[in-house]
Amino acid sequence: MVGSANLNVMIKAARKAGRSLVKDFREVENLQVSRKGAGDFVTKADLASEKIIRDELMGARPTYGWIAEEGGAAEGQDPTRRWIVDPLDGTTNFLHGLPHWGVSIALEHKGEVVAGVVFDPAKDEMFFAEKGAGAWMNDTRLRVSGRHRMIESIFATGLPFAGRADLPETLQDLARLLPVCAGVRRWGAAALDMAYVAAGRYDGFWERRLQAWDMAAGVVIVREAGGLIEPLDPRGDILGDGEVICANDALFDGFAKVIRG
Ligand code: 2AM
Ligand code: CA
Ligand code: CA
Ligand code: CA
Repeated sequence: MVGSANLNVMIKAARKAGRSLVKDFREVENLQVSRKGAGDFVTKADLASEKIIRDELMGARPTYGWIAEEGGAAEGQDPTRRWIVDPLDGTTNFLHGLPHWGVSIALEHKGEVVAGVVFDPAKDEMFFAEKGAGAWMNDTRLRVSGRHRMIESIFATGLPFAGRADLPETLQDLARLLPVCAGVRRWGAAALDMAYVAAGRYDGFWERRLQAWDMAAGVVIVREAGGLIEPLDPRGDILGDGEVICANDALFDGFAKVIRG
């Protein structure tokens, strides 16, 4: 697939950041770790990745705005376009030597995500999508799963960690969902969870208390793979609320009914 110029800029930035992360991952025991909040860690690997991505994206498109997990936000000269970046999604996995983490880069235009890239360097899986052009993993076109029975389906979520306030809701969700599905997975990298729904590996995903940079790229990747994605509150706004639910179209209503209660 031949992507647009913007998509190529995003993919190049993700690859470059991925090389830096892989190097740091090999020597992860030497990394200084600081804690931003209970259970929320940051290392020089997150910061180095963010700097690489920022230099690449801002170098190529100096007028666009910017928001990223570690470095905050900057208005661009062009107020309609903004990069939304998570330089390392799954820092806790990274710190534990678990090879399940990635880079997430999205482009928003007039409040809508129009392109997204989620890169898993450890597995060399580049998930990407552009509005109207389909979703891809490396050279393969992505399509959400074709399952239509809850009882045969597996769903992913994120279990709240120390400091996250959604424990009661999540426990309620699980109490309703576990008895009616084939299983729930929790791997700790929300951007990859959404890419996996697009790839048909998970049949659906939901999570509360996320940030825009965890989800933005995933939103367009899931949609372009034929999935449905909504804010948990149907009148809400996904990126603004940080609460998301997605699945293939056959499962969506039944799954959403269980989760929304
Ligand atoms: P992060 O690694 O970029 O911070 C959803 O679970 C999201 O919460 C993850 O994608 C992860 O993004 C963030 N998160 C922060 N602290 C976490 C922790 N201790 N365990 C799991 N996820 C955590
Ligand atoms: Ca973090
Ligand atoms: Ca994240
Ligand atoms: Ca992060």
